[in-house]
Amino acid sequence: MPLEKIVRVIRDNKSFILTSHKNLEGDALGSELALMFLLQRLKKKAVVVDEDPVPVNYRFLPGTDKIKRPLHLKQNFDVGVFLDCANSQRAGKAAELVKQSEITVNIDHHISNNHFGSVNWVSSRSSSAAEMVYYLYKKFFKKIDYNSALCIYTGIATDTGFFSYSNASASAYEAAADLVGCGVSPNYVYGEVYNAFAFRDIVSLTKVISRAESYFKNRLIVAQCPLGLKIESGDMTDFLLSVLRNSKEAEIFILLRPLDNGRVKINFRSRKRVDVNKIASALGGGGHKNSAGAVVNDSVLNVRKRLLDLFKKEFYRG
Ligand SMILES: [Mn+2]
Repeated sequence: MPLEKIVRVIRDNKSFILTSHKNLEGDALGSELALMFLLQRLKKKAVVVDEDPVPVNYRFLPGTDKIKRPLHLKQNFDVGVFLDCANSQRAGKAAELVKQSEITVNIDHHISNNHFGSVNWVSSRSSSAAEMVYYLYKKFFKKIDYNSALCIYTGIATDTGFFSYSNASASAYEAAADLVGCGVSPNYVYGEVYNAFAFRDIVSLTKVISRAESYFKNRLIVAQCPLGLKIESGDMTDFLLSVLRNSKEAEIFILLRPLDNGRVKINFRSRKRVDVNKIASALGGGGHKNSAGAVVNDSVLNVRKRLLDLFKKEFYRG
């Protein structure tokens, strides 16, 4: 059992360096910070290192002020842990540092995970990496401390769209119930994460929505951000896709974001049978069946064409 193996790795070692993927969000931060608190409670040395800064709407999470940047760390650690990363490159510059440890632990729930660690715990049936950390925590302590509970809850809640996506399982709800019992307020977490946008950002984002286009009899919706659009008060991907998801007839939602260096970031969401991980993987990305992403080296116009071709071939033939 990989979980048992990780319990042993924790018991047998003293120092740990933890990381997650670039573009930090709730599950990345929630899982790495909760694991940091667990290790510290076990009197281990634990440091979190991430390439990217913490988004403003997640700074309420305890421990975010302790997160280090890759450049500022030189020591060696017994164990390196990757959380919520389908492959080690997802951690960017932090990956090299974390891989220097003799033991590399990979804790993830992405179906596209390539088992890059020396110990791999990959559970695509788990709602989130944070839910996995919850089970790990329970192997050591019955009662979860408030700070860890807040981090784990935030990870589960944001990755399940506040318990509304297809990964909102009974076990996710059970973990959440336990965490609320530890003092976490769902109302507080929701407010911090989602009611965070500056008014001017909402106005910019609604312009993106107003220019969205639909294809295949409204079954596929594509929205495209203008180059250089900067939204700092909240997660624009979440915002835009959560609005478009309200469309009744659509089953695929795509957000295109041109990046400064001539590349395009693509985020996919889908409903039911449509497996967007398949499409994202064909473009060098990955994720889950109903939620995936990729970064492509191409013009937005070409990317749009390639996507429509792929979806036509895969889902809308004839
Ligand atoms: Mn996740």
